[in-house]
This record gives sequence, C-alpha cells and structure tokens, in this order.
Amino acid sequence: MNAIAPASKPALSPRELLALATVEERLLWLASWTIHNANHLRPNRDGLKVGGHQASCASMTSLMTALYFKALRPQDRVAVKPHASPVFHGAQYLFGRQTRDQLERFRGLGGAQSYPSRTKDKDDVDFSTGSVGLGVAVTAFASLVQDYLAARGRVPTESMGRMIALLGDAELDEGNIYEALIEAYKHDLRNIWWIVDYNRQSLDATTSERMWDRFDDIFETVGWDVLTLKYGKRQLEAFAKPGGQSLQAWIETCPNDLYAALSYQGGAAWRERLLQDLPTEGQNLVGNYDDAVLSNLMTQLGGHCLETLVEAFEQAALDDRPKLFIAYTVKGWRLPFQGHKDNHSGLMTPTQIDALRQSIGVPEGQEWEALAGLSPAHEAEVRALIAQAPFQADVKRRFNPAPVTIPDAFEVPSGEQQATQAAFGKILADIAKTESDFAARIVTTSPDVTVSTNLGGFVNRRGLFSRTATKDVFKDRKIASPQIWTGSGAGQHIELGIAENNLFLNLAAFGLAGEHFGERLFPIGTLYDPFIARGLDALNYAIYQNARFLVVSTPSGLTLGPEGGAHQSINTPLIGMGQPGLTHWEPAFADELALLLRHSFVDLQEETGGCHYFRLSTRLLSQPARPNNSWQAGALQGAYWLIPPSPGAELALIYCGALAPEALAGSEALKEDYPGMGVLAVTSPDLLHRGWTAAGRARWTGGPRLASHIEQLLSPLHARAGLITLLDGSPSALSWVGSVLGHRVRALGVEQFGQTGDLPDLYRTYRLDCEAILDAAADLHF
Ligand SMILES: Cc1ncc(C[n+]2csc(CCOP(=O)(O)OP(=O)(O)O)c2C)c(N)n1
Ligand SMILES: [Mg+2]
Repeated sequence: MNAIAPASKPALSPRELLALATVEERLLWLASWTIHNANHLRPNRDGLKVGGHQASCASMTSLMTALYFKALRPQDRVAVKPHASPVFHGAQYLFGRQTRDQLERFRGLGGAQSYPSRTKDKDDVDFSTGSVGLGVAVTAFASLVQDYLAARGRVPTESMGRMIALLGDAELDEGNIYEALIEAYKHDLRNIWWIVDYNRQSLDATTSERMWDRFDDIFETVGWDVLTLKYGKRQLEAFAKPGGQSLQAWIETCPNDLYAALSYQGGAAWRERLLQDLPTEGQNLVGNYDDAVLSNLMTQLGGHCLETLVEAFEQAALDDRPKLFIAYTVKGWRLPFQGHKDNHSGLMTPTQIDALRQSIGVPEGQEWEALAGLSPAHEAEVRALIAQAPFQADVKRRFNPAPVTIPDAFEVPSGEQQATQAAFGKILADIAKTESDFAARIVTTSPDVTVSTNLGGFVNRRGLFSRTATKDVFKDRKIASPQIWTGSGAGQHIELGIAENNLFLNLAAFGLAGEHFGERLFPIGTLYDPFIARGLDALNYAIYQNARFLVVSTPSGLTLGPEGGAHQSINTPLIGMGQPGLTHWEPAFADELALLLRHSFVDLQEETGGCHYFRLSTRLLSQPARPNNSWQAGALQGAYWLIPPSPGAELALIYCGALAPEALAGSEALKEDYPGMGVLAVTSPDLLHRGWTAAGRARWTGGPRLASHIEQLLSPLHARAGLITLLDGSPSALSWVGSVLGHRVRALGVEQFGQTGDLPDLYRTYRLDCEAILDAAADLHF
C-alpha cells in the first residue's frame, strides 16, 4: 500500500473546504431527493416500485464531490458506478449542465436514466454503465485508444486525459475486470484511475473481509499504485490523542459486518461496544465525545473526508501510472439506514427525508433549488467554487468528426473457389496496400485469433500497435514465416490475449474514438463465431453506448467440420437478429462480402447507422457467374433471387451463407417437379426481418404503405407455394418467412450440438443436405 505523503500545504483552504462540504451536502440532498421524488411524489400508475439507490449514492457523494469539483479536467473521462447515477446527474445539475425537468423525471420516460447512459441521457455521460464491471474495464481500453491516437500525434500530450472509473467494491468480483487488468499491463497502459467506493457492502449483504488487503497485492503485481484512503483527518487526529492508538487498533481488527451494524445503530451502540473492548485510555478518549460526535467520528472514513480525497487526487495526478484508490466508505452515509446490510434498495420514508432536509438546511418548498437556504456570502463562495472547478472549463467534450471517404467499391478477390473467411482476409490486405486516409483509420483487433481469422495479411502490412517498438525476432533471424509480428506506435492492429470480454470492450473504446477524441477510427474485431457468447454482455454494452465497429466471426456453424461441436455456433444468427444496433450479415460469395463490407464501413459513420456482424465460413464455394450487378441492391437489403422464380412458382429454396451449394443442388433435383422454382440468396436474415416488421409497423401506425423487401421478393410465388429455408444455425432465424405472405415453410437448420466429421457426413446427419431438402419438398407437397 502506498502511504499518502503529508502534503506540504493543505490542498484546500478552510473556506474552500467549507464550500466543498456544502457542495457535498447538496449533492447528497439532490441525489436523495431525486430518488424520493420519483418514488414518493410522482404519480405512480402501475404500482411498480420505481427504485433508485439512496444508500449507494450516499456512499459515493464525497468521492464524487472531490473528483468533479476539484480534480477532474474536461479531457478526463469517467465511468460512474451505475447506481450512483443520481449523484452524477446532481453534479451536472450543480454545474448547470442538467435540467430540473430531467431530475424530476428520473427513471421516467425521457427523464434521467437509472444508470448513466451515453445515448439516452441528455447530459454529458462519457461511458454508459449498468452491467457492473464493464464500465470499469472499458476505461482501460479508452486509455489504450488515447495512447493509440497520441502515438499518431492526434491527441497532443498536454490534452491527454485520465480515464477514470468510479466503482463499487462488489464490482471487483467481476472477472472481466481482471481480464482487463492483465491486458492493461501487457499494453503498459497509463492515465487510468479506478476509484473504489469501499463500503464493504454488496447488494445482498456485507462482503468478505478476507479480501481486505488482497486487492493491493493483485493491483500492485500488475504495476498499479494502490492508494488506500482508510481514515479521515478527524480520525487520524483522534488516533494521535492518548488512547487513540487503541481505537485505531480496534478498528483495524473490527469485522466488516460489526462495523456496518454499529454504523447503523449509531453513537450509543458505538460507545457501548468500544467501552467494552478498549483499554482504559481508549475508554477515556471515547468518553470525550458525545453520541453524535462519536458516530460521525467512526463513520468519517477516508472516502468521506474531502481533505483526504482532494489531497490523494492531487498526489496521484503527479504521474501517469495507473492508480487504484481504495476509499473506505459507509454505505448510506448520513442517511438513516447507513451501514444496514439490507440498505441497497432502501428508500427513506417521507419523514426521514424531511429530517435530512432540515439537517442540511434546505428550505421546504425549495427542494430543487440547489443552493437554497445558504447565507448570501456562503452561497457566493460555493458558486465561485463550482465556477472555478477545472471541469467547468469551456472545452468541447463530445465530438462529431466529419465522415471519412470510403472507396466506391472494394476489389473482389479472384478465384473460382473461395471461402468468405479467406476473401475477408484478402479484401483487408488489399485495403492495407492503399495509402488512403480510410486505410489509415482501420484498427483491427483480435483475442489471439488474428492469424486463424485471416487478419494476417492486414497485420503484415500495417503492423502491431505498441507504444514501444518491438521486433519480430523470427523475421530478423530470417526464419521463414508468413506472419510479420512487428510492433510500433504506427501499428494498426491491437493484439489481445484470449479474452472475448476484452475484445468487445476494446471495440467499444475504439468505436467511441470519434465522440471521445474527435478521430474517426474503423475498428474491426475478429473471433471464432461460437465465442461471441463469451463476450456477449460486453458486446451488448458496446452497442448500447453507440460505439461503432465491425465484428467478423469465423468459422461458424457445423460447417467448420472437423473442429467439432465444441467450436460450433448454433444460435449466433439469432444473436445478430435480437441485438439492436447490430446487423448480422452472412454472405456466401466473395463479391457479396466485398459489397457488404464496404456498405458497413459507410454505415458505421452514419448518424443513424450501427455496428455490423459478419458470420463467415472456411468452406470453399464455387463463385457464381454474374451477368450483371442487379443482385447488389437486393443483397444490401438482405436477399436477392439467385435463381428468380417464375410467376406462380410453387416452391422456393431460401438459403443463407455457406449452404449455397446444397440449395443449388436441391434446386437442380427439384426443378422438374417444380418448374420455375426460385432460389433466394439471403445475405441477412436480420435485415429482412427488420424490414418486414418495420413495414408492418409503418402501415398500422399511419405511415407509408410500403411493402418490405421480403414481401416484394416473395410476391411472385403462388399463394400456396412452399418455402424451404436452409441455414447453418438455428432454423428459427428464417422460418418466420412463411408468415410474410402466408406460405407454408419447412425450416432446415441445426438444433443439436454437433460433432466432428466431414461436411457430407455432418450435413447428412444434421439434415442440411440435398436429401433433407427433397424430404422437406415432399412434405410440403400436398
Ligand atoms: C452484471 C451485473 N450483475 C448484477 C447486477 C445487480 N447489481 C447492481 S449493484 C450490485 C452490487 C452492488 O455492490 P457494490 O458494487 O459494492 O456497490 P454499492 O451499492 O455497495 O456501492 C449488483 C449485484 C448488475 N448491475 N450487473
Ligand atoms: Mg459496496
């Protein structure tokens, strides 16, 4: 543990301290009142508890006061503990950046969100939070982005900020934090502060004390400075008095649950217990305090001592090494349920909030007036403190960089037989050869599957990113290898260890580079398709905050053949369909991929655009001869007729991705029985479905009466035609097409775990082959 060196002069003058303490009180008040208003005063129409976390807010109010009103600079970025959202909005309100209307509508439609949200909140949220642990870890990757841009001279050294996470101590149980910690160490990251609200309570209860000093070891091992803020100044003063050492010794050995319980019970209970446990000198010390003072003394831990906090932040700012602050706090500090183990969702009663209002001196009826009830002189000092906060400087914090020009078309890789995975590698390698601004802004990243997902060509040309230059020893020693593994500040590939959470958090951070740093980057993450599930929450998290990136996952489905069931993805098309803000593409052919990739890069930059997910395959497919480009418009909308049906055709095969050959074989086998039958190439079940539901919604909400793309595609078929859908994944991704115009459907797909095998065996066993198509056709024929 790093002891805090005594400051040569106090970080705060007595007047400043007084003003800051008022800010702290008013923040406590605003957060409590915002939650109270939502739960007790606003009309409740559905009987649901609105909720909010007054205890978790109170625990962090001092920390956020010291941070936002003294330490924070505009270039710093903060991920706020999700359930401290009311404190965040309260701070923004004090800064004049949040409206009363938003606070009054906290947790209501269009109001301030339960958990800070970049996209839904109206004030300046740097990182969304909510799923604990992810907001913490994303700050490490944001610091990587900053280093990446700084190495290119795009973030001047003097403008570099700190990437800060304010976190609950129970968040430290989330494994993704340690995955990020390892990656942060490997990349020698800096300018990261993680500030732990160490109240030793989680949602359910008090937390295990066996972790007390373990966190120090864990973080110090990976190069962090650990600053433990255990005691407040008043406590340290008491410890220096006769008997004080025994009091300190008692606190050091007091179990979490007892400390919390006594904090709840208050002065008399503290006294009773301390008199029982302390030697005479300690008892005498305790005898000097009345109950109220004793209760305050015992609970004014380091994380509630503004002087301690401001000094710690000042000291930490002297260098850029990563810092972990362990700030001891009391959950529910100064509220009637402080320390109670069940206080996580506790709400003050009207009587209790009224007592708090009176104790803070907020006049009745002026609850939303942030500084009401202060003397004019003091109010002026508080206003001056707020106005002079470094964070208040008029510096732009959210950027909207101009779109980067994307080439009109990507060259289609040549070859009669191609797999989409290899084609992806070639397209990117071709882009890497060009000198365009676009090529310079691509950043690839992968959790140890760079080579096996075919990013190698791009990396060979563009290099690995590393703040310090690294050599490829194998290359230098002239040992033959297709991969060059050289790192420098100019590199454009971020190699990650095997941790899919880190992949998606890295994509989140790089996908926000435009808004955070004013520099548009095009992040592309690659992984094996089944392992999306490992990082799914982080993927959702990244998209929720409107980061923009591409995910390329390969190989996928049963089609990976001998790799077997443990590597086989089944439900990923449904993940793509079910995930807002992410478009799933599953092209079969190289020319489709080139078209769709380009389209995705354009869309990444659109205000209403989003992220894109390419589910690719290692299966070699014969490429179609294209008489013209008429297929392209449909492919961009999710499907086109590879073999157009004749009007009134009674059967259509609807396939997606790598199963194109089976669909074509099926059509060959069936065309005599079903003259004019069509084969529909689906490039995106997701987009088709979205278009269909959107058109329906538009019709029944008075919008334009447009037919969706899939309605138009299916309209030439006979009203009683049968549809056979075919996809290497859950069949439900396509079976819905029968509802579009009321056609009958037989849906082929995978509904069981796979196993090793070659493709003929696997397709036969899992009923994805021509035989299965014929059976399905026979079943439809009645
Ligand atoms: C991934 C995830 N799991 C569970 C939750 C529900 N949850 C919200 S806060 C919390 C723990 C709170 O403890 P701590 O982080 O110590 O914060 P405190 O309220 O004590 O300040 C839990 C389990 C969540 N938000 N995210
Ligand atoms: Mg806690």
